[in-house]
Amino acid sequence: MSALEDQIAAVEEEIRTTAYNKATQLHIGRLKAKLAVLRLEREARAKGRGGGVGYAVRKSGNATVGLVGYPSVGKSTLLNRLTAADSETAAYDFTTVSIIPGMLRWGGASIQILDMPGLIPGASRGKGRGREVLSVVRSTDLVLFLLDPDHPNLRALTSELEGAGVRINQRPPRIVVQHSDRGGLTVSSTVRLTHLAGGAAAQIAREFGLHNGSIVFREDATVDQLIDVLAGNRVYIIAIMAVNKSELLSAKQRAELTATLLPYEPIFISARTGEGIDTLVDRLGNALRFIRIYVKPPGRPPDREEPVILRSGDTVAGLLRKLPGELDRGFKAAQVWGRSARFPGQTVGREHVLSDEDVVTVLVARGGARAAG
Ligand SMILES: Nc1nc2c(ncn2[C@@H]2O[C@H](COP(=O)(O)OP(=O)(O)OP(=O)(O)O)[C@@H](O)[C@H]2O)c(=O)[nH]1
Ligand SMILES: [Mg+2]
Repeated sequence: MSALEDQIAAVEEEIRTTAYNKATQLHIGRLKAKLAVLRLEREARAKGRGGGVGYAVRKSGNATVGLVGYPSVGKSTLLNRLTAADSETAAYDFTTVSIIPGMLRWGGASIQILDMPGLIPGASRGKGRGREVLSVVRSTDLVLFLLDPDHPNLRALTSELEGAGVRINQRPPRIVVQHSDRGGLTVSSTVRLTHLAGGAAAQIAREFGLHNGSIVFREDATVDQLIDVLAGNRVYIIAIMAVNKSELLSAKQRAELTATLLPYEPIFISARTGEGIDTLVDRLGNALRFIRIYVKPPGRPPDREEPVILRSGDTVAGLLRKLPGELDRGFKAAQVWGRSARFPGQTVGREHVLSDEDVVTVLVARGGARAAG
């Protein structure tokens, strides 16, 4: 083991063996910060070495879903069931050795599903090409955890994702950090801090080498949330979970599994028989929160046949990326009718957040109003 790995192991051990209470709280916070910094260093070194060659994955469709699970849980069988893809399946581990995409239609949306090699404990440290797989996971919009009822250890799986900077079913902390050259560090907050009061935030920031600048809390954040913001390489992804091979399970076994997998609500499926697949597809489609935008050329009715599919939170800028390039280049303003408009036909800019079933006219500079049609 390298000196860096030794240091990481030592800090991990100390965190594990230190009892958590009021007196040790700050100490543990600083240890966690130290660990995050060491892991960033490990990441940087792995990149410097060139590591393994990453998988080249071309994203397509309106959203991308990653199939994440241990080897042999049935990820490839599920991909083949959901899409027209033909991914090799077999009764031994590591059948899949690259990323296999497939496309699933849901309503008017197309969802890209990525089958990938199974993850094993130690993946985030590079085991079983884990680092490369996790970097693909980081680029997805939704993770579908697939479990085998015989080894439903979700915790070991999620901790590999966490180790790779993936935050599951969380939103980014409302903390703003700014660096400057001098002037010391100021910490302020718009709410009362219960986890990071009395200089704790500044001490943790120092572990990251932040001595000058400001930290503004807009929520009562935890130590872990502050560390996430300071580390800066986190991605926030939604996840849902399915238990495969469930044609083998009794009602009692299902109830027991459901209890152990809280707070997830597992969907019981069988990639082999097709049981539960419709429920899974609907859960996926709903979780991705698609919105439909009807584009209306000026002076003409909106195109209600073929909405542009975006996702909740997307803006006019996101819509422009899906329309012919001249509309983006010539963009002057947009007019909006629907739930996101304060009044019918409101004029808005690129940053305006759209809602499901909005009607939008794009106004371009050259030669007056024009739009996609
Ligand atoms: N009983 C049962 N067996 C299944 C089901 N789905 C997949 N299997 C079997 O489980 C084994 C592994 O399936 P794969 O689809 O290759 O699993 P994988 O998760 O892609 O495995 P790796 O690519 O090695 O990570 C195969 O023998 C499948 O036939 C299911 O719903 N029920
Ligand atoms: Mg496979």
